[in-house]
Amino acid sequence: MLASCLLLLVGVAVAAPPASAQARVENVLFIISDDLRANAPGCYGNKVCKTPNIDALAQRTDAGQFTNLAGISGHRATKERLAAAMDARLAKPVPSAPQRPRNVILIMADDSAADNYGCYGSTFFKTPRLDALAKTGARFRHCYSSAVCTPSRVKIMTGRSGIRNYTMFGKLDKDEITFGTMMQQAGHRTAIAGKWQLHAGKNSSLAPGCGFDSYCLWHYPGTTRARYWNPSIMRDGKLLETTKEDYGPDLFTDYLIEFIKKNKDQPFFAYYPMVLVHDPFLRTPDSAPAEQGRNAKLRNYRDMMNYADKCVGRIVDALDEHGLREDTVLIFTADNGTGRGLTYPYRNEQRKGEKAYATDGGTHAPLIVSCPGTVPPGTVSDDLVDFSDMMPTIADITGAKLPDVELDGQSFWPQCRNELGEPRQWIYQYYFPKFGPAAKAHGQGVRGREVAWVQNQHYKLYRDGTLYAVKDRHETQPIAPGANSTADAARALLQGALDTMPAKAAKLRAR
Ligand SMILES: [Ca+2]
Repeated sequence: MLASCLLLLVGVAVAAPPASAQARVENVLFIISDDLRANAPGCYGNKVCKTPNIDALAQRTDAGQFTNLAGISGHRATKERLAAAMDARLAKPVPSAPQRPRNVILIMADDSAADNYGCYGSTFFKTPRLDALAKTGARFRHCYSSAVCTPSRVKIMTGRSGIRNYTMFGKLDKDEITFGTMMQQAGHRTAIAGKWQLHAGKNSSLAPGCGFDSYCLWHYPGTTRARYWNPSIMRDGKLLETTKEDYGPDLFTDYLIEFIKKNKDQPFFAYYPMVLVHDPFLRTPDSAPAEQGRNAKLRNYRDMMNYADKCVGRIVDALDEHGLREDTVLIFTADNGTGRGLTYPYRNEQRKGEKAYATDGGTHAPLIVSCPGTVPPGTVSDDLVDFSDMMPTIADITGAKLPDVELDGQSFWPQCRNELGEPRQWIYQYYFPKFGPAAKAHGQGVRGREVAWVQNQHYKLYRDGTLYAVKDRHETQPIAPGANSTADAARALLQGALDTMPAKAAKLRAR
C-alpha cells in the first residue's frame, strides 16, 4: 500500500568543477526522513502537503550541490510540517561563510515578563524598537528564565542548571566558566555593562575573572545603592563621578556604544544585563513632568520599559552607523518576571507581577534575536528555550569552543534561521528561593525550600509529583494521574526528564 511505503528519493549531486579542477568532485547527499511516509510529499500524490522542491528532486538526477544538511527530527511535528521543512531546506541556498566570526550582543532586562512587550501582545507598554527587531528577526514564544536574578544570571552565563552550580543569592562561583571566558578565548573582544550582583560571599566572581576585557557595572564592589539617578558605577576599576543629572541606563548604553565603535574592525561580544526595569520605579529622562503620587509607580514603570526599549534602539543605531548589523547577532531577553508590586493591563485582564514565583508569570521571558540577512524576518518559534541554551547558542553563532564541563544547554541558533534544529522536549528548573512564599506550594529539600520542575509548552511537573497545564497560569488546578491520557503522557515524559537530573544541588550553600 502506498500509505505504508517509505519514501526514497536518490539524487546524485555533482559539483561544478572548479576553474583549475584537478579532479572531478562528487558529493552524495543522503536524507532520511523521520516518520515521513511516501504519501506525504506531493510527488506521491498528496494534495495537502506542499513540497515542490522534493517533487522537483524526484524529477531530476542533477540535483545540485547540497551541503550542511543536518538530520531532521522532531516527533511532535506533524507529517505536513516535516515535509514542508525538508522542502524548505532543499530550497535554501548554502549560506556563505561570514568573512569574520560574528559579533554577539546579549541584552537582558531586569524584571520584566514577556507580557510587558508589544511584540508579545501588550498594548499598554510601548516597545517599538524591540517590536521592530522581532518583526524583522526572530521571536521565541516559549523562553523561560529563572524566577529571580541570581539563578538566571548564573545559568545564562554558564550554560548549566542551578542544580549543578547555584550557590547562594548574589553569587557566581569563581570556579564556573562563563560565556565571557569562552568568547575571550575565541578571540573576541569582550565587554559587560549594567548590573553585576554576583560577588557575594567567598570564592565569588568579578568581571575580569569571567572573561570580560572591560566593564561598566553597578552593584559591583565599591558601588553603592543608586542605579538610576546619580548612579554609583564602577568603570574599569574606577568609580565614576556622577551627578544627579546623570541617568545610569544612559551611561551603560554609552559605554557599550563606545565599545562597539572601538572594536568595529574585530569580532566582539558584549553582554548588557540592564539595570532597567527593576524597582525603584522612578521617572526617566523622557518622563513627562507629570504629577507623582497616585499611579506614579505604574506610570514610571511604563516609562522605564519604554526607556529600556530606547537603549536597545541606540545600540541598534550604533551597529547601523558602523555597518555592523549583518555581522552582529543581537539577542534580547529578561532575567525574570515583573515586580510583584505592579499590576498592569494585558489584553482583557489585569496582571500582577509574579517575580520570584515559579509560575509562568515569574519565569516566562521575552526572547528576540536579530541579524538581518541571516535571521529571516517574521520568524516565530514555538520551541522551548531555557537560559542554559544561551551559551551553546553563542558558541554556535561564533564558532567558539564550549568549555569542557557538564552543560545543560543546547543551541537554538538553527531555529533563529527558521530551521528545525533539535527542538527541546523539556526544560528543567532548579530554584532555591530567598523569597519564602515562593517555596510554599512545592518546596522540598533543604528545609522545604528547594523547588524543582520540568515543563514543556503545555504541561509542568514539579518534583513533588504535582502536574499543571501551563495555561493554568496561577497553578490552581493540579491534574491528577489518570485524569486524561494526554496529561498522563506528558507526566510520563516529564518524569523521565526529571529522573535524568541530579537529586541534590551540588554547590548550594543554604543559609
Ligand atoms: Ca531580576
